[in-house]
Amino acid sequence: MKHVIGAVIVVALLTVGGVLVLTPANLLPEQASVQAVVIDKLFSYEFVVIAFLFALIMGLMIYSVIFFRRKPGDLEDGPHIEGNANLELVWTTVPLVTVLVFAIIGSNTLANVLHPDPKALEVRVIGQQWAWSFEYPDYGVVSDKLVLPVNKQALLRITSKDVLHAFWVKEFRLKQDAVPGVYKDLRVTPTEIKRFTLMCAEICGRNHAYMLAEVRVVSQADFDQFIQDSQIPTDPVARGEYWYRTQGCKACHSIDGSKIVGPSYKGLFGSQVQLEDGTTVTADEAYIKESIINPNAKIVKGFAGANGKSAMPESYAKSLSDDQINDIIAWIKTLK
Ligand code: HEC
Ligand SMILES: [Cu+2]
Repeated sequence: MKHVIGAVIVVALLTVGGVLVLTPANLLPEQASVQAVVIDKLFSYEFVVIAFLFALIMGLMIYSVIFFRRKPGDLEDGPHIEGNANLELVWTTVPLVTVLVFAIIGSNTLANVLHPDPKALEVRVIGQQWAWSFEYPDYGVVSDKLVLPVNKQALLRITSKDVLHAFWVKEFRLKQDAVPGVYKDLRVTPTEIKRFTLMCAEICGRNHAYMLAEVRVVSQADFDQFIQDSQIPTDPVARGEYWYRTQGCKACHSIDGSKIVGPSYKGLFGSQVQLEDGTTVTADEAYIKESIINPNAKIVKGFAGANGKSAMPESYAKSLSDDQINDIIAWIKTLK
């Protein structure tokens, strides 16, 4: 009996110690959404259980090492113990009840996080190798930044054009895979006027680590201004630049002569382009258009991947209209 009381005291002290260490350690990043509050509450309960489990295992082990170690000269076996029905009852019931309680708290949290607001702002989030774009269907606007009004629920409808990506903003505490061919919904109500970074959280190829996008949480007035500033330009050249920013081209093509995944557009129009097969072609309208809708028809020298193909997605033939391609060409012509 003396040992039972002793062990209980050790475990209790270690549990309290664990909670006192874990709680102020600020293990979670800044909390910046309504959803983060309930998720963090769930985390705080889990930290207590984690501290208790650590204390139970380490406490009992350390206690036994100290009080039950072999005395010098003692070579006898320990007493034979047949079993203890009460103990087994306890260590079956306590974890069962704990897991059930967490199942209830967990599903309440989930219901809370999924709670829809009918007035939510819809944003389509599109991942592609290796850039994000954001469409605001209610306003006819596309952006390469995710701009959200503060304290208003956003319904993010997340998808991908090619492989699996994942939407993750750690301050929002939410993560959702972007799956080609389906829209996955995520609801977030940002609470801090601030800038955050969206990271791709699913390894998706060569430039996965650079697949970032700026997230800006702004006042309603600044959001309205953003919508106004992001209207599709009327000038074809400006429109071409707009598609370059919002259709993912920017992730692979620079305009300052530097090489990213693909060649730079600087001085491209009218130049002689060396191709992988040894021939040369003049970069006229037809060549640029073909490069966009059929990247593998002519591969620029030095840009074939290990499989002999172009790293440029073949999907633009489907996702861009002829008008959009003409805008892009008009703009590329101006990049001397
Ligand atoms: C995932 C990376 C990637 C993305 C995104 C991408 N490209 Fe490319 N692009 C490449 C690579 C690599 C090449 C060079 C190989 C080739 O010729 O296909 C290339 C070649 C080109 C060329 C020929 C360039 C030259 O110097 O001859 C044009 C024009 C072009 N891309 C336009 C676009 C446009 C417009 C977009 C967006 C609508 C786009 N690309 C998106 C990777 C990309
Ligand atoms: Cu990705």
